[in-house]
Amino acid sequence: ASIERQMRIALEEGGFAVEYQPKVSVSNGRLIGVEALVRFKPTDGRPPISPVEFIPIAEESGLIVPLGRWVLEEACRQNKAWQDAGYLPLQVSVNVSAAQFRSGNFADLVHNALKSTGLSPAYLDLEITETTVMQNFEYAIKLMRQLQGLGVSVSIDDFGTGSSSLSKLKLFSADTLKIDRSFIRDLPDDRDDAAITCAIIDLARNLNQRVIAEGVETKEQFAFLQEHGCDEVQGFYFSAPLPAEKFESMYARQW
Ligand code: G
Ligand code: G
Ligand code: NA
Ligand code: MN
Repeated sequence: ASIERQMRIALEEGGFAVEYQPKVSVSNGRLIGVEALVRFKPTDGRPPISPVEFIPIAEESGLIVPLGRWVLEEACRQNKAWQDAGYLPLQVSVNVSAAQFRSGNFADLVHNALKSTGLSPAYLDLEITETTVMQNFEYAIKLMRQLQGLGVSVSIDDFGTGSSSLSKLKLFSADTLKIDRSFIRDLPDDRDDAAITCAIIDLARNLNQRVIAEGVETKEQFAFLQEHGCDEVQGFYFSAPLPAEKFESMYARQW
């Protein structure tokens, strides 16, 4: 069957899963959050299909709306379950696709997910890409006010790859800038990437926003980010995205 058809079936039959990747505080090395990343295992026994492949198909077919809703609810439900089980409270970050963002009632969707799961809004963060924000700027501002009104936080994902104007960035007032991993990959040796990374860290600090680096894979990258004042880090150096049960076994040890 086509990927789209397989996805429709999976959505009805529980064939999607969410994995969680730790976000770590640079200053004290503590676990402070997780990014929720959707996974899809075809029921016909074929190998898992990457979201890089199926998210665009979901966007084109409109399936992203129910899928995105499911991921949001599942991530909120899981986070609340961890809190109820007595784990240290964490923020869960959920990726918002462009189609979801433009769907018109996104803030209602977030409100409903919080209400139905009982998760406090302070423990939900939404990752929206820089491109999505800047391409729909008027709407983005409106949505941002609604989301901040609900009490959730917003991160600008893949920061540095879009085309922010500084005035728009200031107006949008995200809580966090997430430095795109393409700038992190060749740290600390690549001088251009080092300069860009430092500039983004300074920019975030001057705008009173937090800054996180994604795609941190080595000790040297981490040391560079620590030395230059990045607030948070995420990447294979700490942990790959993990299924909930695997994540829990690390989490239970209080990182
Ligand atoms: O782990 P990784 O292979 O999960 O993810 C690949 C890409 O898919 C990333 O760009 C990531 O942002 C995107 N992605 C993963 N999960 C989700 C999701 O739940 N919603 C959206 N819109 N994108 C996601
Ligand atoms: O920013 P975005 O949501 O697009 O990023 C999530 C993607 O990054 C997921 O595919 C995730 O598996 C991947 N990822 C997470 N940590 C690392 C890392 O350290 N290196 C690389 N190359 N990819 C990573
Ligand atoms: Na993301
Ligand atoms: Mn990203």
